[in-house]
Amino acid sequence: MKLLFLVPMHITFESFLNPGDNTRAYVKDDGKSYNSLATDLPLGPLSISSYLKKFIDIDVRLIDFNVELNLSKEFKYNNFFDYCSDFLEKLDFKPDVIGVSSLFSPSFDNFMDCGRAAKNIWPKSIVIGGGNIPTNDSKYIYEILDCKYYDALCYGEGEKPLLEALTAPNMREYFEGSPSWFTYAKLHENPFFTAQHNFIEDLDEIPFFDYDLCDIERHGINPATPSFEKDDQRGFHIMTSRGCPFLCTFCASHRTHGRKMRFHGLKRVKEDLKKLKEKYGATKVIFQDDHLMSDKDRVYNILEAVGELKLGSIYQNGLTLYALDRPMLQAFYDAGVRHLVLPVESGSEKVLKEQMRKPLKTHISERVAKDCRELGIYTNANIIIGMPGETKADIEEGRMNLRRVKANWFNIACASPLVGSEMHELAQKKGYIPIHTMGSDFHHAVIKTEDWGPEYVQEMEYILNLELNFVFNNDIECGEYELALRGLNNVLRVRNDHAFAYYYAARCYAALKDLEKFSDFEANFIKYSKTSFWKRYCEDYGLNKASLSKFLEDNCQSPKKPSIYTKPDARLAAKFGP
Ligand code: B12
Ligand code: SF4
Repeated sequence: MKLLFLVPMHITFESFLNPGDNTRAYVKDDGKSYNSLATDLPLGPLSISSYLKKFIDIDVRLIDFNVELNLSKEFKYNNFFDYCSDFLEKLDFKPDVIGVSSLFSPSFDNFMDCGRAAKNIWPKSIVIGGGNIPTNDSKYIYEILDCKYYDALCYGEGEKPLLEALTAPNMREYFEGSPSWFTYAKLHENPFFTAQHNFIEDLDEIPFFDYDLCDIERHGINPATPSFEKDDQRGFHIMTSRGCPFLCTFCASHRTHGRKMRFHGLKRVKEDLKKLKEKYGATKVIFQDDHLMSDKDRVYNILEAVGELKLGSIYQNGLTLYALDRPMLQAFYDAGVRHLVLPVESGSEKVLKEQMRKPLKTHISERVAKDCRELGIYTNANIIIGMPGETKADIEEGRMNLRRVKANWFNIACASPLVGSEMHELAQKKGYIPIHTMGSDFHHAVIKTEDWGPEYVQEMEYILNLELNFVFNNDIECGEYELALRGLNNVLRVRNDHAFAYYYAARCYAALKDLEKFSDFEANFIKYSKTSFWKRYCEDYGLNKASLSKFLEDNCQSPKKPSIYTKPDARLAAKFGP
């Protein structure tokens, strides 16, 4: 039996070819600019593969198109389907089953292209899909799109359903009879069909993940990796639990993994960490649990193991803030952790409670950010704006309150109606998004409510970004200029015309008395502040040569806050109303 996993490009073809201003772009040998793709190890297929191999003799391969596309020297195709078909035709592997794995809404069309290409090339093979997208979009795929090339789509986790399918006397008959698979016939003939999860309760039943399916070196070359992580690290992703009991309205995880927590035992987690270090040469592990903090004692134990093995560790998903008390943060620090993502989400308690259903108070976010700063843990705060039901006044309140959260950097995102989330259902029901919107590119606002439209949210996202990361940069306010430069130079690596980054970096260099660098950055600021994009923002916030020179004169003092906030507000009010 031969099984081929395909991971489609995570983002839309359009944004791959035309990276926006706020994306990490790079230039290929063909001279064109492309959007970089996240190449985190696809744990779903790695888990399924190891589970299958425990029971059956099977040859499994994996192609992650995100890796292939990042590494290709040029790109000559007009669409993803042609690229995918060409790639698969050249493959020296004839699969009996092709399983396409898709987690992200923007990958929807690419998911469809992969399935169609696979069916065209291997018409006698079984083509199936799994992951978040097929879990949530099966009705749309079979009923609205009338898709015939996917033989079946898996609902939720795939280990058990796929094993059952591959060991069934007749796979197609099995799909029709199983509650964990959607099929064309089922959805067209049985209007009462409701899918059911088929979870593994004790996660230790899944053996050590089949990391050998991936070439770690190739996966590791990821233009999206933040520059503050060392490039020479060998990172492995790991997920020690599944499920999350919370009800955040913007989240879709529960549709695939359920709300009940399931765990790998501590002994197993420790064995995995040891094996990753000793056999695979891991220097860092990247935890991807949805709710790692659910059991604090367990976390203390895991951190101890990470520390003993001297593994670097990253916690890509925001960790539940209320569980991050000072002793816990100290334990993270002692385990070598120097960076955390804080899921602050909003500066408005009304939005946190009513729109997001997130059990969080702003003072907790403030306390955690402050503790991290004191301990020397760099923090990125995740913020979402533009939730259905969030008003302009809420956004404004959040904008002010967030200035009290002393994180090192803020990642501001426009609320994206993820397929499978409560927010998606609400936005559809209220007519805030077109009825057939199966999600959106995560960088673009799409929701239009009675109060505001996507344009307003997009603009406010940018204003919040400029204010929290530049104008009110916490590191600068705290006199931590080297830390501030880390964030600012990181921005300049992605966007080398960023007038605000040059301006505030110049101030840092002035404070650090590095006059040569000050002059370089000042010159770049002057150059880019004249461009049409930056001119208006620089005017709004009083960023000009004179204010920079004044700062140099006053030298080395903590930067003063600009006193011109009324300007962007006036412009916004003129454009979008109060
Ligand atoms: C790790 C992770 C990432 C990683 C990348 C993961 C990867 N390998 O590609 C990174 C950090 C890059 C990432 C980024 C983002 N992520 Co993310 N991420 C996750 C997370 C936490 C875990 C995924 C995972 O590894 N799960 C563990 C494995 C074991 O489960 P699995 O992959 O789901 O696979 C199982 C099933 O899906 C199924 N299955 C999967 N494939 C297949 C194939 C077949 C054939 C079958 C039968 C079954 C099957 O069986 C598998 C085993 O049980 C999920 C949440 C979650 N819990 O799933 C969010 C999630 C996927 N991310 C999400 C989002 C929104 C984002 C971001 C937009 C966040 C942001 N603001 O930046 C970005 C966008 C990235 C992009 N498009 O470029 C959303 C996506 C929802 C949607 N509808 O689009 C999720 C669901 C979280 C949420 N809040 O709802 N993410
Ligand atoms: S966003 Fe995080 S905490 Fe909220 S429900 Fe989803 S996984 Fe749980």
